[in-house]
Amino acid sequence: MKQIIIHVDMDAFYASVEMRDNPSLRGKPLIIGSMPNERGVVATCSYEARKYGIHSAMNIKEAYRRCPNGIYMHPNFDKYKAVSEQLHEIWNTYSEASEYVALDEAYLDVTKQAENFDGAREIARIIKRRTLDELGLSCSVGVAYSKTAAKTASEEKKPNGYFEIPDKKAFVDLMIDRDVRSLYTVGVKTAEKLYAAGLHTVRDVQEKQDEVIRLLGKQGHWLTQLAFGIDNRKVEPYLPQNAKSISRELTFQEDVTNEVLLKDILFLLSLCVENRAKRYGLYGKGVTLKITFSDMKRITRSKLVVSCDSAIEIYKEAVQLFELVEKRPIRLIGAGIYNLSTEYEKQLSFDDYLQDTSRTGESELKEQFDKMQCRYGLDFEGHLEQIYRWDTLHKTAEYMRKHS
Ligand code: DCP
Ligand code: MG
Repeated sequence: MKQIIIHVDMDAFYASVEMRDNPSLRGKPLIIGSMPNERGVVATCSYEARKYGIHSAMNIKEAYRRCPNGIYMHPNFDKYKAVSEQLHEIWNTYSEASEYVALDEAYLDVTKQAENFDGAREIARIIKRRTLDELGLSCSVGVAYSKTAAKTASEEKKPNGYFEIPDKKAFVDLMIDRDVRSLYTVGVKTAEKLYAAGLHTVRDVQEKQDEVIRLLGKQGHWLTQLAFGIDNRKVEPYLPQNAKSISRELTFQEDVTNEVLLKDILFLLSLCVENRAKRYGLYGKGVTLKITFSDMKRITRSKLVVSCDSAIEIYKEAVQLFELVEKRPIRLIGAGIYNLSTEYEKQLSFDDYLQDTSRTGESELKEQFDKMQCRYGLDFEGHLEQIYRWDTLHKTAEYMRKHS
């Protein structure tokens, strides 16, 4: 079936929101992420900062080396989330199905509303106009016959761009001499494998299909299809239960060995996971613990459980997993649930269930809050809403680390 798909992607999203709200930041190299004296990476940066070669995921120290005069700011996720919800409202008006890829990015299926490319162009124009007028932000929009082509089109003229790729031929004409990395989903590792085999351009992938499939298996098959512009995927409207997992993690400014502290942090992370799970009415049938040690070695441990959405359950399972892990300085710790479902599976009989007051763990929860109040002198229970916020959680954890 013929599709008309729009891909919208905000320009330098976090940075643009901050610049909108604080005019003194405009026109300057603005870097959102960790502070230069902290550990961490760049989340994003303004286009002015990109001139210095700074980009998302770059180590913050490297960014600072390139641009010591830049303005560095922590992200303010709650604000971006609120803006994202306003964006969804605009996007949903013009499409039958919207698939949110990130806070600032979505695929819109406009096949019905637009009827043809002229209609889609008009919808794109209205979306760009409204985003600017109502939210004071600029975006780049691509209109195309497939998801991959739409995503490629939105990147083509960034920032404040607009581009169309009406059919497979237009896609192939545009891409044929480009590096394989320009094919969406080809990451650094995949590209290295292709380069090592002498395959550099999209043309090479087209001409050496068997070789690509031999090298990359299933992904290779998908890639050869893409090289010919074939992508029949549909826009999948976002449903929270389609999320694969819910997790929260934290990087310490200095490595931590104190086990009591690490378990307390797991408790806070579990509270955050519970908060999100309850918001979407989701239960996990597995709990995960994630750790990065000081030497950057990463491990994930997981365990299947009866349906679980309460902080105390997540915490207890995560602690059990933690007990089995080698004792070494830890840089990052995370907890989460996976195998999500909207159904609560009751494995206990009804009588058991009535007697089982431990499921929500009210008393254990209270006990843990009390212990932590004694240890750190903080009223966690009274400030839960703040703890759920990434920046407060981060600050709280640092405070706990320094006072442990
Ligand atoms: N983000 C992040 N870490 C990354 C990549 C992105 O935290 N490694 C965040 C910050 C971005 C937002 O997600 O503002 C959107 O990501 P994009 O890749 O769309 O980047 P931008 O919108 O910032 O810039 P662009 O204009 O290139 O789209
Ligand atoms: Mg963006």
